[in-house]
Amino acid sequence: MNEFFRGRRLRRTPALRALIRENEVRPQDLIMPYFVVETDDASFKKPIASMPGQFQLGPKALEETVAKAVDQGLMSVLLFGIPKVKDEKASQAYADEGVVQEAVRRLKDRFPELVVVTDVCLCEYTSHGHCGLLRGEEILNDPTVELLAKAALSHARAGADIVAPSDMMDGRVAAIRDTLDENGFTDIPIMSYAVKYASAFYGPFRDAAESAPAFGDRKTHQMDPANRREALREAEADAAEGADILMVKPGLPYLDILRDLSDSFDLPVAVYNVSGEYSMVKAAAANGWIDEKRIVLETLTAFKRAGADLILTYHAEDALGWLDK
Ligand code: PB1
Repeated sequence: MNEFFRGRRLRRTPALRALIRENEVRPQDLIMPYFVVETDDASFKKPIASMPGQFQLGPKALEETVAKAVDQGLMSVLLFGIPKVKDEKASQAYADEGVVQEAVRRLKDRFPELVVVTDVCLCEYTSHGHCGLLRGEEILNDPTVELLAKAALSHARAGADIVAPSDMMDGRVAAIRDTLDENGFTDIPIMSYAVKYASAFYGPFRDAAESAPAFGDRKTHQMDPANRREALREAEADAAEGADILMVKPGLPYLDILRDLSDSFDLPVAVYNVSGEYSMVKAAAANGWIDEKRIVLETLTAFKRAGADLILTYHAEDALGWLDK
């Protein structure tokens, strides 16, 4: 007489649980973001107050930090740049000798196998902290897209393996694809921040990258957190324009969107576990309120369960030490 489901039968031992485990985080799923600073002090290393455990790094310090992480099994990094000089046209975003371009050269030289992804946006390079060119207080779309394409091209020339536009201007994936192709970079993939919400969870990042907007917000280009179907329209547009990987951002508060994208597209889907998500975990862990390792591994597993193929996370270095390898 089999009256009820005995789910506990397969949970009885660690080996049985492992046997039926459906999702697993692998070292190669993780991409670690780094903030590289243009400075004469190559070994510059400054803790980011709102992101415990993360640093603004000079070029040499970046190389050393990455060397340690690569030893731990890190396979991919994402680079954000903090230039010495910011201006209204974000000139350093597309300068061939810019901070990110130089960092890419340095990392690819030392670690040819490492996947180096570059963030393509203007907000870290504009004097006003907005993601594009301004007319008054309006962020102009099409002239910004031209500069984004130039930035992506300069990253590809420096040796980037993947370019990742995070600006949320319309039409930028197509423009970047055309520019890369016209210049012989047909093999460089675009990881598009296709579905990026106007989120309070980016707060600590703006400290880290010194990129908070001087006035206003990003709500005319980033998405309204209330919208779900619009996410599919954004992702469809980017896929049609030639995106190779689609990203959802932030992560944990948007797992439903991640699942939608993973069900609806046959492209790889990435999720960005953003700064605010990271800092909340660090703060609670520092107070002894949560078990950091278990929280992080559970969170990363939740991304895989919701359909993520790749995970961008500031926990990557730590997680590599915690994963079963
Ligand atoms: O970790 C984070 O919070 C990431 C923030 C993100 C990076 N792609 C953007 C945040 C923002 O909108 O200010 C910056 C985009 N260039």
